[in-house]
Amino acid sequence: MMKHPTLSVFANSPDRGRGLARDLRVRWALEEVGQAYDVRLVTFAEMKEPAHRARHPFGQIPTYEEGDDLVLFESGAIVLHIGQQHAGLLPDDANAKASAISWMFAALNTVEPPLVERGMASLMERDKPWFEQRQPMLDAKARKTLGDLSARLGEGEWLEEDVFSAGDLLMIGVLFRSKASGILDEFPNLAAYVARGEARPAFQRAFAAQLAVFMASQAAS
Ligand code: GTB
Repeated sequence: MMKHPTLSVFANSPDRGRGLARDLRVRWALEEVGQAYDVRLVTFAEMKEPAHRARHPFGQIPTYEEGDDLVLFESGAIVLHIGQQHAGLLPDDANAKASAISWMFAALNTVEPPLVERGMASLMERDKPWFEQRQPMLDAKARKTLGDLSARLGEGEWLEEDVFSAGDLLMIGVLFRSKASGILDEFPNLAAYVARGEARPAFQRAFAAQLAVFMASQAAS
């Protein structure tokens, strides 16, 4: 029997099971295509050891192992690989597939950076003398990007032609991480878009699986 692919994930996620770690998007992609997977639980210390660095040069999660020869890191590359291996995440038509891949890059290169920068500043720099001056600039950058995305999505169900793709999966994965900050509430169509993603059974299975890992870690400690 073929071994399932293996994901490396936090043994004890600092988000306490809120689904903020980037393995969620990979779990979601695997659930969308119906591919079962195993997990390797890694601690922060183990992530920095040579065995894990061989899987991930930057000592992070997620990683993805398939068969004897394939080890991937970077959540976007892993989701792209899953989309290329299985039906359901990338359109068959070559141009439509290229558009979906554009949205994958947009999620990770255009939308995620200003949201993460704003979130990190709010988390790590509140007590710094520059925080009050810098925050309006970070807010403005995040709002500009979300405003552009909101205008493009309009009343559409998904980003391209109302067909869910890996572009939506990564975009919603990125936006979902900013939900608790409240910024999505300023863009009702984006909040509704994220809610549509969260309502997908595959998202719910992925979310439940990462939460189960956290709950088990608490029960064991
Ligand atoms: N570009 C990479 C990708 O997309 O795969 C980024 C991977 C990444 O940021 N991994 C993080 C990690 O391994 C986990 S997801 N961090 C450990 C380290 O660098 O030592 C980011 C994350 C971290 C923490 C929380 N949290 O505490 O709530 C949420 C999300």
